[in-house]
Amino acid sequence: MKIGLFGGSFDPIHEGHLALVHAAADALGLDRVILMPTGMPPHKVKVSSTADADRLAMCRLAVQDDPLAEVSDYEIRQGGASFTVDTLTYLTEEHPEDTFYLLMGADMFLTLLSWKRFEDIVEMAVLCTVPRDDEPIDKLEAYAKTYETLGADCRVLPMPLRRISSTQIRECAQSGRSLEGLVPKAVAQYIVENGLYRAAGDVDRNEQFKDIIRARLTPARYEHSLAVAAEAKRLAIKWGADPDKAYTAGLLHDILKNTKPELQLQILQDFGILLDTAEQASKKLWHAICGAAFIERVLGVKDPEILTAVRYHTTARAGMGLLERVLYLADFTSADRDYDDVDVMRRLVDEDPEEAMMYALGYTIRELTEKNAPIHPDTIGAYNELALKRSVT
Ligand code: DGI
Ligand code: FE
Ligand code: FE
Repeated sequence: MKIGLFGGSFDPIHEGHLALVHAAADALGLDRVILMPTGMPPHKVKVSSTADADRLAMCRLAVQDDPLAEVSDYEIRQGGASFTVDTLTYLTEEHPEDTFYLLMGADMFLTLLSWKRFEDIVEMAVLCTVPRDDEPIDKLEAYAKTYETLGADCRVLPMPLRRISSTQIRECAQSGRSLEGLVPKAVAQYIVENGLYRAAGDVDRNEQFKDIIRARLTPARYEHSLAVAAEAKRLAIKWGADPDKAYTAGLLHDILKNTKPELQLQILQDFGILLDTAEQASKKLWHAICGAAFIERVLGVKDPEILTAVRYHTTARAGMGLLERVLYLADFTSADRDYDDVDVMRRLVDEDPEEAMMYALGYTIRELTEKNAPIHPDTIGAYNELALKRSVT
């Protein structure tokens, strides 16, 4: 049998790789092609941190309906960077009867002399490459001649391929552009669903937010914020809201909770925000109103869903959006919460989100009436909206 071996980081695998596989298979009459995602050398992990499992999964999806190609996890299982010469040694021992064709892109082909034990590689495999459509073929042919004087058997296939790079795909994914035509559909879906190659800025921003809230909050309140962020993200995934936004909203929702009331009033005044009578009456509501304004104007959070979720996380209101409900309930069910009914609340959140809203609002209202505290009209509005819906049906 003629077996092609095509190694690469495949971060991600794309149509250019697959075109090369098929061009080579057609031209050389290959019976099988083994795709071999490479393990990542430790020093590269920071630059290209896509998990081995993700790169492997994308390769498998890319060729799931392709009888010619298969994916090997051999190098990834070895851990760290592998050398082609070692992989070929393993494969030729496993398949002593077969002929191996080492497939590679044009860039790689030009670097072959620096590969470990080049002289042994050429003993074990035919070296094959395909030119790119925007580069002349003669350079590759000149290199092939040199390699042949060193004992190699080379094939430079005459059909140039369109240039696609994994970098270009990562950039598209990062800016939310379509990956259509660049990667197989199943791979595009995998990238989106798993949030691969998302703007590093988003992640760093949450890291920055953590530092900011840690400096403003007591240790317990900081832990609470992390727990609410985690719970909000979980609920967002479950209910189809944006998990990143939910996480950010969770981190920031109590950002001014440990700020003195006088200072909160000062901040509101500085921002030109006036409190209505009901709000003036309850200091406990201020941190939500002020907090939303603070994260918008001081931290530069512009997303209106995050801002309203924070704004209404304490009182709730009628007509809440999905992210608002996610944060409101996450604040009740986060891992750090410990009140009498917390188990009931947690069960309801997972079984019946609307019932959970009703329960949370009822609980809050009960607590407040027990203390003879005023109830903000927004809270009553949220409660009535749900109660009226029930009394009609
Ligand atoms: O900030 P957290 O403690 O995590 O939670 P939160 O923002 O829901 O604040 C809860 C406090 O706010 C709790 O002491 C009850 C109070 N609260 C919630 N809704 C109302 C309210 N207080 C008044 N006066 N009126 C309300 O409608
Ligand atoms: Fe709060
Ligand atoms: Fe909270």
